Amino acid sequence: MSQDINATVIYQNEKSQIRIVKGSVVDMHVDAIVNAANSSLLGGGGVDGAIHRAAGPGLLEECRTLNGCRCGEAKITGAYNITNAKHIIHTVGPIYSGSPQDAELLASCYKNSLDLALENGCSSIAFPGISTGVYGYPIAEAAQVSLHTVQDWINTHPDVAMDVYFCCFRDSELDAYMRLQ
Ligand code: AR6
Repeated sequence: MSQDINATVIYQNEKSQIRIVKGSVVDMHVDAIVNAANSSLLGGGGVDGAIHRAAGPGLLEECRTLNGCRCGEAKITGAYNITNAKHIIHTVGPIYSGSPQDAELLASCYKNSLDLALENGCSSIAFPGISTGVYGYPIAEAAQVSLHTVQDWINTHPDVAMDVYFCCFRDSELDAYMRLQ
């Protein structure tokens, strides 16, 4: 995939890789891009707004049929006018509160998104920094939770080949992931 030229592998096992890449999930050539949504699933600002704008009205129409999504859970839709992806996985991160539950909920977002990707035959998935924008999760902490969760997931699915991308929209996100290496 073209994006791999600018990506850095930060972890791999025999079948799967985790890469970091600078840019927007919307532009990723992958089976599934992940949306950092809110529990209504009816759009919003940040990456959610960008995804809905790029996907077009068909996405909102499908989202209306899903009855929302609870924090930590994930739901899947088509990608509509985003032709570089097949699916959009919508997950709802926690609004950062500084409690230990934040990390559990954030980890659930990553785990449930990967489970859903696998159930739907995906072998590549691109994540934004869930909760790290409007929802206020400190980037360094969120990067650590996301990396550990995805590492655990690929290591507990040793027969699965999954290319995982962490898309760093802002320089501060890229710095945080680079520091984890
Ligand atoms: N394109 C790509 N990535 C972006 C963009 C964009 N235009 N804007 C932000 N990001 P955020 P959250 C990245 O705030 O913190 C929405 O209104 C950003 O750099 O979009 O989970 C929802 O409807 C970061 O990596 O999501 C919810 O109400 C990531 O997207 C709420 O915000 C997440 O930042 C969710 O807040």
